[in-house]
Amino acid sequence: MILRKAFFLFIPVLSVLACQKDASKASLTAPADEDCVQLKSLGNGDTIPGQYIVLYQSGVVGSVRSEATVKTMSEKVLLKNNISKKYIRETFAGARGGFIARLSREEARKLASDENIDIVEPDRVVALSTCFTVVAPRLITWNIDRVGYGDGTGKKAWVIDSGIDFAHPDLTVDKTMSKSFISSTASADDENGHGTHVAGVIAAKNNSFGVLGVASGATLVSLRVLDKEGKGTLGAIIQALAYINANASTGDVVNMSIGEDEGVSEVLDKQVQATAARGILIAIAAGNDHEAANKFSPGRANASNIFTVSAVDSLDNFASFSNYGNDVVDFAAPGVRILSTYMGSKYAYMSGTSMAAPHLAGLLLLKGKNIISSGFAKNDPDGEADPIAHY
Ligand SMILES: [Ca+2]
Ligand SMILES: [Ca+2]
Ligand SMILES: [Ca+2]
Repeated sequence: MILRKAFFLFIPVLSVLACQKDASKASLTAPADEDCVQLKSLGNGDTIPGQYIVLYQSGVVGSVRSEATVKTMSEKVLLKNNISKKYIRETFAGARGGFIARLSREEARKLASDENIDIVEPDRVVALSTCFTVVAPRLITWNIDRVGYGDGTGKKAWVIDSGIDFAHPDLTVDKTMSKSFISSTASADDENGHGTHVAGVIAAKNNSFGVLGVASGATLVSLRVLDKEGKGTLGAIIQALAYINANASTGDVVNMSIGEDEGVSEVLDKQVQATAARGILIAIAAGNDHEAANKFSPGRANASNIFTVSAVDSLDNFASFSNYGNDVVDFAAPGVRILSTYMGSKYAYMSGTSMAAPHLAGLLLLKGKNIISSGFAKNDPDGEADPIAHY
């Protein structure tokens, strides 16, 4: 459901782009990629009752990137609409700015017609589903060999995910800049495993153990939007993007291996585009629905600094689960049976476009937008073979 001037109904579901198995059942055999798409996470919620994300019209907040300014402004807007300011839960700055509030449906309608406000959209549960198998590591895996790799030392990647294992010896995490956007904990450490896996594909260290990332040794910032069960909210993702907007530098890279299962979020799309417009490069997973990628946010958001990524296997075959469509997909990258770092200083296999996007993120760190391709995805279902990203 998106509330605009014309208020219409729409109930999307968010998920992270891989699938989940119990760690206690870990074996040395990697899961078949098909496992990963059938296991849609349970509790992949719809809307959060009574909670809304409000995005201002362009130019209303101006170029100010202070949350305090946005908060003052938001309180005034609520007052004008006879809504108590105590219902504001969070504010976010950035290109547009906005807030997250507890509201009745009627109040949400009222705000949607306020001249300062562009969109009022229900906040939603984001749920993760990943397959993983904990295994012994090896240094250069097929996927890193396939796309190429280099020294990422001194570069920075912002990972919007379930957190990153702060203690993993194969990762360099900037704990000071890392931040949690989930209400249950202030720690941006990883209690799920998904974010640590993504982080390792981007930047696992070039040392004598574990795995090697595409841009080895790059600094990782954990922006935690998912809890240990892989659940979070759309609002948390939007806050994380606003935080990046306020703190990242031109040339930094953002990885978003998260997205929606059943629909779009205009607020999310616009926040991603606003971040990209600042010269920040963004890799986004295309999604695992085996459907047109343009049906899902944020993968559908196009802009020159946004790279939506489909998945291929070790034989360059288009992954059975991957979303497709060259109207939004920019590159393919490895996403089937990918070995990477895992929480608890471990290593694990995972499959999904969640694993494809961080290959792009690593390449963006190394080369900026000048990524080349090497070969094409075989059996691409949209009939237009995706170029496979390469260093
Ligand atoms: Ca290593
Ligand atoms: Ca695109
Ligand atoms: Ca294609």
